[in-house]
Amino acid sequence: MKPTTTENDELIELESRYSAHNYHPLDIVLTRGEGVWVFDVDGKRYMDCLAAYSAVNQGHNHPRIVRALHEQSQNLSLTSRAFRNDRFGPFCAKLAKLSGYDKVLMMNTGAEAVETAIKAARKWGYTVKGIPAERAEILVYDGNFHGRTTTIVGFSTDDPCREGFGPFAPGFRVLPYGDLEATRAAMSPNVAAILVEPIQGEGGVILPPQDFLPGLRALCDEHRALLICDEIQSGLGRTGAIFAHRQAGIRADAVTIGKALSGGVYPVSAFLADDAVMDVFQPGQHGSTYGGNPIACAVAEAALDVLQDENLYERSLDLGGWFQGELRKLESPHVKEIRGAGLWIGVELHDEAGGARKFCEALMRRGILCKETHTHTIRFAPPLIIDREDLAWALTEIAAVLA
Ligand code: IF1
Repeated sequence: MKPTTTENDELIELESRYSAHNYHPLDIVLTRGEGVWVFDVDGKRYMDCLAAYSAVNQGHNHPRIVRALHEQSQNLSLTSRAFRNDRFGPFCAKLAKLSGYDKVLMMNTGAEAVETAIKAARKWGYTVKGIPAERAEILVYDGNFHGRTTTIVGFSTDDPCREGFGPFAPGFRVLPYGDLEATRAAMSPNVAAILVEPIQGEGGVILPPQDFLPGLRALCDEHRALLICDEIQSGLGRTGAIFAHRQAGIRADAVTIGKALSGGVYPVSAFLADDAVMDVFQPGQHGSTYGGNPIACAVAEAALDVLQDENLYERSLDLGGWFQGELRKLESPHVKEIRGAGLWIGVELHDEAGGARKFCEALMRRGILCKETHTHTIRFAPPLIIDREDLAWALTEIAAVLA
């Protein structure tokens, strides 16, 4: 029996009463997901154009991924890394070969993968590059989002993310995103790494100048620093490739991935690197209870297979290009700029439009869920399984709201 609207309100009341108020979600209560669609407790259907910030690239409850979860959970769910299991080695081999890196280090959340990258960069800096103890620096960029641990928010430039959570870890230097000259000037023998999102998601789908990523690659080669790309949101098909930075024609020394690595079914993340970096970790120096557990490996194996077998990389590129083109044809008076790569699009509105939240609420009333960011930008990131017919329907609703 589906809850009635009053029960919907009761569910919101329970959340308000017993959960921390660390989010301000739209006032809908979802109860089921299937492909690009989610359903609220009143049975209303919405197209999910956020895809849980690109964790659900394969669509909600993809049957192959859910089946992998179910089957593995009937056998062995968690051994800890004190013992070995039959899913871990084969999955690590699969991910290493698919990504083109020598080794993987399995974690759970994106933030844990980024913390792993920070530890690896510092340890490599001291033990391989020869940076004096405790002096390693990591260059990061304004508008970044790499997670919510106190180390990571310490170099956030978004006040709500960091205010009141200090004191923060030293050793990070924030530079203007896209600014190669500022990066060149900041390079020094103590710089162990550059940590960068190839496209900034939370920043509002911000694409850097075309020469930025290749320029960072050259600077890291020149100064013997690691180029680490955070592909937790931009990776695994969202921009039309396995990694967004590869579309700039470069190869990072290390990569963090998460979100779509499990298709939204289970928290799985990873840090990817070649032996020269990964071998700085020796037994007992890093890990996690659930990191690389049998269910995580089974789910992630299926999630990667779905991306490949359903050609989701190509779909994102083709349909994303078409979708961006159609959005640009709308010539809406509210739209200041349309940015994007693949099926990852930011529609920035003029300040006079009064903020993106009300447009997201209007889209919600028309059955489309998306999320505003930084006040004036609407993000569209539907699951990559979406078909042109459903995108065309969404365009008619978006056109009406942006008219
Ligand atoms: C929330 C947005 C926020 C990420 C990149 C690491 C992480 C994320 C590039 C950490 C996570 C999520 C977190 C989620 C909302 C969403 C997000 F950027 F995607 F829009 F917050 F800014 N690197 N991004 O995008 O991964 O630890 O969350 O698994 O916190 O509400 P996580």
